[in-house]
Amino acid sequence: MNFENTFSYNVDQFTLISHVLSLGFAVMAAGLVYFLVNRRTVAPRYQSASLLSAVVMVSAFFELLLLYQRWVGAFQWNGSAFVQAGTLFSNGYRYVNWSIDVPVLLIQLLVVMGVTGRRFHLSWVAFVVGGLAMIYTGYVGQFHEVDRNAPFWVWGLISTVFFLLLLALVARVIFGNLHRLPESARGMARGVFWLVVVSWLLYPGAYLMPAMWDSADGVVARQITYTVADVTSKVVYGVLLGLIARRVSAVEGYAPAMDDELALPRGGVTDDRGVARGGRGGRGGAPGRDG
Ligand code: RET
Repeated sequence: MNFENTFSYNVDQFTLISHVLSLGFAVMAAGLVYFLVNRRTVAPRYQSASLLSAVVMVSAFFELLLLYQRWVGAFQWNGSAFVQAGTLFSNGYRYVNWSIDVPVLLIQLLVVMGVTGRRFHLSWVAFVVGGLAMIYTGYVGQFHEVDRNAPFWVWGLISTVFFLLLLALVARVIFGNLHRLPESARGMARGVFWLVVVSWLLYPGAYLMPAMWDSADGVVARQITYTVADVTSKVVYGVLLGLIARRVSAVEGYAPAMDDELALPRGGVTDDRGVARGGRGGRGGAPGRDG
């Protein structure tokens, strides 16, 4: 049972949550289009990363759509407030969605950081096992969030241990492979690490919300927290990894990526492609733009 079901809501609180949940699945739909369309701008060996982003988008889209429908179905207007309508709202859907998304997001990192062979398989197993352990222990704990007795804290703590292990592993994958990235992509790779730290921390924040802010406003804050976390940890993260992959692809000589990279500093001027693609002379500035 989730603490969402223990309150009634005024119009603002109820509609704000509906809107935030709908923003969530709309962003996932937009992300799906973005990742599929941009897949070809990175070299073939990195294209599976875009595909994995698309997988995350599909699973998150359905989860958030379902959650939205649960929300609007779980309460009804009684003339002065939105009150329980019989069906329960449940954040448990989020946890089962994470069991798809967390492993997939982490495997994407391995692809883009160029981890291969035995290393790839070892990290893969650690990410999947550690990720599922973190999620399912937290899943058990959240059933106790209304009473907040010992199991809520104990399972939350065990989950946190796995969380810290995963963060350490992510740090090792990123910082241990930084030297293999072109100089121009290293800043973004560091950025990915900090994005993971900050966006993933929002989830335990949402877990703790009933203990910090036990009211209808706390529910609003929690659903906003979840949505910010979802958009940053899935979509912004995927976009950043895609940009890193494109930069690496350009340095590796993949023509579509080189075109994109060259077009960028000149504000998307692409009418002198021949010159730009040759590399020499392309840097001198696009002719006929400033005169
Ligand atoms: C739980 C339980 C309380 C303790 C901790 C948790 C961590 C959850 C995390 C979830 C990340 C989810 C992602 C989903 C993306 O699709 C399970 C809330 C530490 C880090 C990245």
